[in-house]
Amino acid sequence: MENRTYTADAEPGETVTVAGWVHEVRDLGGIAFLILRDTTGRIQVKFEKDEMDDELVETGLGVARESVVSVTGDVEEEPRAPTGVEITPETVDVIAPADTELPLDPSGKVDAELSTRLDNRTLDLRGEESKAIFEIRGETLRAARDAFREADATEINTPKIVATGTEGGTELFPITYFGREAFMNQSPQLFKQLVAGSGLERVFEIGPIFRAEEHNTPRHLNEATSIDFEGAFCDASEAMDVCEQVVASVYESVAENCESQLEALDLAAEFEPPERPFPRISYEEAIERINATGELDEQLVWGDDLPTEGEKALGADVGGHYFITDWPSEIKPFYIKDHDDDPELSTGFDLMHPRMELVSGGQREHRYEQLIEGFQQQGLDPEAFEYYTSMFKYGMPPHAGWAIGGERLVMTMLELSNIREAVLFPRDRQRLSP
Ligand code: AMO
Repeated sequence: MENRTYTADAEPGETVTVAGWVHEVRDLGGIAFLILRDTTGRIQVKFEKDEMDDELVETGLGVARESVVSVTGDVEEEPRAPTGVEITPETVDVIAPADTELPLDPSGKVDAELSTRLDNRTLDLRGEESKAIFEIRGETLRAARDAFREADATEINTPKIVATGTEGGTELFPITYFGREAFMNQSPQLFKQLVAGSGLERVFEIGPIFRAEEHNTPRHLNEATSIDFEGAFCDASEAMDVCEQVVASVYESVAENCESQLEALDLAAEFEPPERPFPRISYEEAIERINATGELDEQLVWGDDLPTEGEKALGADVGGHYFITDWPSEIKPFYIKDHDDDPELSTGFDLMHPRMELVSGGQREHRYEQLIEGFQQQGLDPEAFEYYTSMFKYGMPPHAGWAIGGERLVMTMLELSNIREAVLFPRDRQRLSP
């Protein structure tokens, strides 16, 4: 729109045209106000009924909330106005009128159910809090990209339609691909390894992953955003260093660049980047510490996966982000390398936030024979993965990597109670549109 001024940039003494949504109309009798909202904030438009053209007053005050209007007029200082300035209008144009009945109130004065908000996301995102979440999500991805570049990693994109799964067969979404069975990819795992083994060496990808899991919980999605890293000549410890750096950079960038958004979410006072270094606790120590909390009905034994209550108990005990390292080989996928001196123990690690798991990773099995054995042990047919395994015959360096769940990162950072708050249009068991 030509000659449009953002409400935040309207200075006293100027004649401006502002455009946005009608946030509120307040009629006090002889005087009335229209509060106009755009992406930068709000501005007060003043109507003095006796001194103004009737038609102008009628248009300005008759317009329904959330209609899109443009207002041209003089900006003046007004200490009583919410932003210290107000506009005296010369013209008001209704660009797109809104229905008088709205499915939800973007001003947030009337609470709406999450499902109503998700069904009407456009309206919901006009509210300060929802908008702030997605501005911070954008900053999170930008900061992660910068941190990866600092770590000499190249951004890649890998296919989302694939012939085989990697993270367990039951969680795949099947599709039909020109008459053949195919799947939506659960993880860029095998592709990122294939590229790390090329001359690119260090790569990252930010993209969708698809999991047909049955879970319908506040922290599971059926389509999530995975932030993946893979580095050649890296071991698990170096991969954890990169992971810690990426997570810490995200927090630092959000603290630095998203002050007003944190304020909108009521987090400005307490928001702090996590304490570093993140402790690295072995799986063995983790189960001992969980057992010692007495929070679980049954004591954990070596080989058990950590139940949610166990993760929470340990999270409360540690109090910040921490890694769990050296998991039992049998509960980690085939591509994770075992320790050379103890095949029962893997190089797999998880990064935990006190509330939940954020990251899985590890050093990868790069030796051809051992890789094929791993497939067989996990009940997978190595021949179906020939496109992957064959590359391990042509000089595959040792390598390691990890994946952060993007929504879980935003959810834990912003203390959101439901992961769906951090996704524009979530996919879960019930939700396929919008
Ligand atoms: P994993 O399956 O643990 O590991 O996934 C990595 C991270 O992605 C997030 N995540 C999810 N978030 C929301 N809903 C889901 N259904 C969901 N599933 C996973 C979690 C999790 O920690 N290939 C390995 C990573 C690697 O080794 O590089 C993998 O996919 O935050």
